[in-house]
Amino acid sequence: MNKRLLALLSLLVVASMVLAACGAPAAEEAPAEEAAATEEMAMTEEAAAEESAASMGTIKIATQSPLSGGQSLLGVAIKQGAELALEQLGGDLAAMGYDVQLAPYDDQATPDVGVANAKNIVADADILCGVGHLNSGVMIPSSEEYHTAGLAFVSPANTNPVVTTRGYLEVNRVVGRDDVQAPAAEEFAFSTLGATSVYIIHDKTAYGQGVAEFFRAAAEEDGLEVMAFEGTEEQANFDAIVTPVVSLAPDVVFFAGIYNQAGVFFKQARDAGYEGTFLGTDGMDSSDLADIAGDALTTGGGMYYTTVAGPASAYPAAAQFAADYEAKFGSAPEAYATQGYDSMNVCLTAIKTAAEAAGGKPTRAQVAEAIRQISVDGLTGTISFDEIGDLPAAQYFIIKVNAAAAADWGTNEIIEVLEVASPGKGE
Ligand code: ABU
Repeated sequence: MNKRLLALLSLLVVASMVLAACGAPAAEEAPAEEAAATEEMAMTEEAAAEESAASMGTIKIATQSPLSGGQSLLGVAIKQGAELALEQLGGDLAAMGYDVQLAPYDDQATPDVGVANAKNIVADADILCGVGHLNSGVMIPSSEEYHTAGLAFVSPANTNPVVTTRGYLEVNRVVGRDDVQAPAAEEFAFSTLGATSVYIIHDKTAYGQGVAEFFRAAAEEDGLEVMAFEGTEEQANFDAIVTPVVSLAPDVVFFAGIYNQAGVFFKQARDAGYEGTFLGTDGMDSSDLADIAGDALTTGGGMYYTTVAGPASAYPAAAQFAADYEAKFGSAPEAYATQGYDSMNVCLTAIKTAAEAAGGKPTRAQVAEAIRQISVDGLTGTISFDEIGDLPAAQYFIIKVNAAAAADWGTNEIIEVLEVASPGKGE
């Protein structure tokens, strides 16, 4: 083979190698490039969709309730009810281009913590509405901050009249009041149970003391003997109260407070030999009460409580909610979860109405005004507010406790439901 032929053959081999190296993969890379381009386009579209979803800005709705500590079962229920509502009902605002977010705060059932959180909440300009609190003693001081900042809150649980009787535009509630609830409890003790004597205990909070005073006033009017009226912050050893309760043997012990404290007392009083009836108001409505007090609730004269928040099963419109709640959170809704959902519904509906009227992100004042104009079909009924933020009429339930264990809390029985007009500002 001469040199020229060798060079030509070498050239052909190199050329075929180059073709082999470039040609075949090039034929395979074409779809990969197309795929990359398609993927890039999809990512761009997704980013554009995300950008468009948030193009009108961020709107936050706060919750404040005890998420830790002895009352957290109810506080978490409020937050979870609100969270589920945001997930299920927040679509309209998202479609309008808003990025709607939940901003949960833990008030630890403590006024100082609630107020400190309230200062942070009002400082966040994206927060346009709030759901909370559990405790009236936390709501009353915290709502001074909301009022000053013009930020509307909707309470799913607070029953002390002062929550609304200050007449603040920003304060609303979807439940009834203690100046109806406590007299209803007294009427039940006096007329239905036939009690002639009562021993009244309260927890020294705005809620507990208020309830106890309304109950005592009604008892005195009926001639029901009030054997004692005392406040206590004791959480563990109730000997100082159990001893006189056992020796006086009142027909009824009325405990105005929250389940985590009352349950310990009920157990100690029953163990010490008290045979009468325990009675309380909505602060008793927690499956944890049965865990703490056990069969102290179902022995002797048993236990009853009134509540402004019926179980989800009491509201025909809440059946799907109860199923969805259990599927999402793994447990049945505790008291105030349904009302947490309704409170969030009020916030979302008012924000949407105000946004439509304003043609953009509304102000807090516009949201607060919209809440007072609202009429919304909630899980618990049609929700609207009077001039001080109360429901024009609210439901009050009287419940007999059949449960001696938390798992049985759903077996408690509604024995009476009252619908009573709001007492208003009372001036
Ligand atoms: N109403 C039940 C929770 C207690 C409160 O209002 O303080």
